[in-house]
Amino acid sequence: MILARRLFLTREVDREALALRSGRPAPPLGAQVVLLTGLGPEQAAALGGDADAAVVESVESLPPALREAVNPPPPPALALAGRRWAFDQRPTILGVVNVTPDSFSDGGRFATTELAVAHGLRLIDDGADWLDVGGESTRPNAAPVSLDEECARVLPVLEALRARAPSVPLSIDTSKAEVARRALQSGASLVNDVSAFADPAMAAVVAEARAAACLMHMQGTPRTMQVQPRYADVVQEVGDALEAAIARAVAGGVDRSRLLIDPGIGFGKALEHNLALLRHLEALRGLGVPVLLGTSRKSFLGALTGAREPEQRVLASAASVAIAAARGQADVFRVHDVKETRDALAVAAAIGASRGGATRW
Ligand code: PMM
Repeated sequence: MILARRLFLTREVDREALALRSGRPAPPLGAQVVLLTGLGPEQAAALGGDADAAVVESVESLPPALREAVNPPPPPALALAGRRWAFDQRPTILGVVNVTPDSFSDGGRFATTELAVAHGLRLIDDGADWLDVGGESTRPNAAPVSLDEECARVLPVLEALRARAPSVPLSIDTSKAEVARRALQSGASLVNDVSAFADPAMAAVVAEARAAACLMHMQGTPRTMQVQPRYADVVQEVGDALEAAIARAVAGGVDRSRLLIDPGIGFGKALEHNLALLRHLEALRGLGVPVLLGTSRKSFLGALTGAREPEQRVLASAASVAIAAARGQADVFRVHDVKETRDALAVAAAIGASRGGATRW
């Protein structure tokens, strides 16, 4: 997968990193360049690069296919819940409803059906466009949840929300195909699968229900993912893995127009990996499906701010949303704090670039 990263070389460390990745001396400080990776050796050599990467300063001189990698078209609308959901006006807010005793960010607060439904309705009042209902925590070392237990947690919540907020698309956050199947019958129209269809039955379940799905990148499993995550080039590897995940889902019968992708912030990633992905999220635009981003209350924000408790990371979360939105890098934001996110998005929309591609090069 050819990925394009836009770089404005304002720091010496950025120049050093660029030289290391491209195998060539970096352009001077202050230069604006594009790093192309995932090239074939011949393509890389033709652009004066090394191995699979090259740095270009002028996009106009590139062959058309590479020019499109640098300036991909805006993401298409998503086929969701019987309609086309467009992202060209403003990003979508996906409010999180965790029906779990042990989610890292809000574990236990909404563990009964009544509390979870009331919380979901409050998030809609606050401005959530969709809701994501989950019954199994993905935190490292979380206790596994049986199929029956997960269903007992999420199905009544989905049914009640479907009845009380019929126009709000509901997502089920699960990696179990059978939970997804029952959730889709209980009112969900999107499957948010952090394992990107690791369950071999998942594609058929999604395809049969004509549901949408979010494919997220994770290195390892929730149990092991934070034990020394390693990447040579995290942006390229996440892009390649998501491209393969899209191909698998499509081969399994899911229409491409029903797919979203997600870099999986915090899922098998150290701080430097999360930051590299956030810095270069626009590279995932080349995959041609809408991008979902989940930074809300995550540990990397705690590492940056010193906020130990997830509840103390609300402002940091909003800042991360505002930056990605202003750069036009993501289409759906999965968040716990909807009101704050809405405010951050209003500021980003007023100051940032227009939706769909930030600055054109
Ligand atoms: N993060 C969590 C759970 N589900 N799904 C997607 N698509 N992306 C994410 O980043 C993501 C997710 C973990 O957060 P939580 O425990 O607060 O729900």
